[in-house]
Amino acid sequence: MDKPDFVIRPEEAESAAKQLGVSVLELLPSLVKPAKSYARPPISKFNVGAVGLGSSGRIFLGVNVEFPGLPLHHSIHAEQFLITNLTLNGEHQLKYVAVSSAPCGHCRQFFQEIRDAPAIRILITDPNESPDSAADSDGFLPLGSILPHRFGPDDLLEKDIPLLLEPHDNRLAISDLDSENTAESELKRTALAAANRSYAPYSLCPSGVSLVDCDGKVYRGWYMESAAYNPSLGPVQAALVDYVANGGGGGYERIVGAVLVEKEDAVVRQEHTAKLLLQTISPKCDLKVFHCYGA
Ligand SMILES: *[C@@H]1O[C@H](CO)[C@@H](O)[C@H](O)[C@H]1NC(C)=O
Ligand SMILES: *[C@H]1O[C@H](CO)[C@@H](O)[C@H](O)[C@H]1NC(C)=O
Ligand SMILES: [Zn+2]
Repeated sequence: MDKPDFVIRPEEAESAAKQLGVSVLELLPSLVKPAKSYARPPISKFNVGAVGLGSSGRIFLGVNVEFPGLPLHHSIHAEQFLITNLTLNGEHQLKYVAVSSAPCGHCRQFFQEIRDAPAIRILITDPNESPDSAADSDGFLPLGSILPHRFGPDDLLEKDIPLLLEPHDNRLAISDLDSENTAESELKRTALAAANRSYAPYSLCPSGVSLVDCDGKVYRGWYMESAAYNPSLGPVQAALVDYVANGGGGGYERIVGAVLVEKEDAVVRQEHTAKLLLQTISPKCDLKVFHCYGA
């Protein structure tokens, strides 16, 4: 498998569009098919590709990822992969998404954590999809038209709480964070920094994970919650998005070490699930857990 490019810079997007004689917006659906080929769905064998345009002009790709040996709710949907990629890259707004099949209810719900979610425009490229009267001339539909009467952050949070794509500082610290430069302390610092950016406004239990592969390359991801709880994405899944997107072309057994950072007194704890997930996909992976506290 060649190493896929999961982020396309604005200049690259513009020059590719120009070469094809189309607008950047028209380019999105043409990227859905190549994106699909990077999916990892060994259970369903149903590849999904999602392509998003952020307010910075960068284009992001997402694919679905499934894990044999684990219950289905551990899966990562293509839209969640895409949103994780946006957060890991500090993209503050998602404007347009082209996706190979109609977004499932779970993903329509997960999108609600983005500010002004009903205005995000969605294009379903599946040729069997019948045209929708809410679509504009480019074929994009407002998300609000496919998820009316939404339940979301507005129902549970104060208006000024930063939402999923907005910057977060959870003010986390670890008491014995040594200044040593061992591989483990680097993993610990990376997981703490990830937890510090975690989006957990409902449980107030942020967490972050770092992974290291057999070449010593480090990946990270953080826990992201949903107002509807179940669509929340765990920190190991988020770190696996980084792994799949950033060169983890090989299997998960190349992941040899992991660190999870979460609060000791957390009501929502990731430790047991993280252990189960990592042990299943990479039996030799050594997971260490450290507790942090909020400043
Ligand atoms: C937490 O985030 C803030 C804001 O980005 C940053 O200044 C701080 O250094 C971070 N702390 C840790 C432990 O990563
Ligand atoms: C999306 O962005 C990064 C850039 O850091 C890119 O290299 C990668 O392909 C994608 N994935 C993640 C999760 O960062
Ligand atoms: Zn979905």
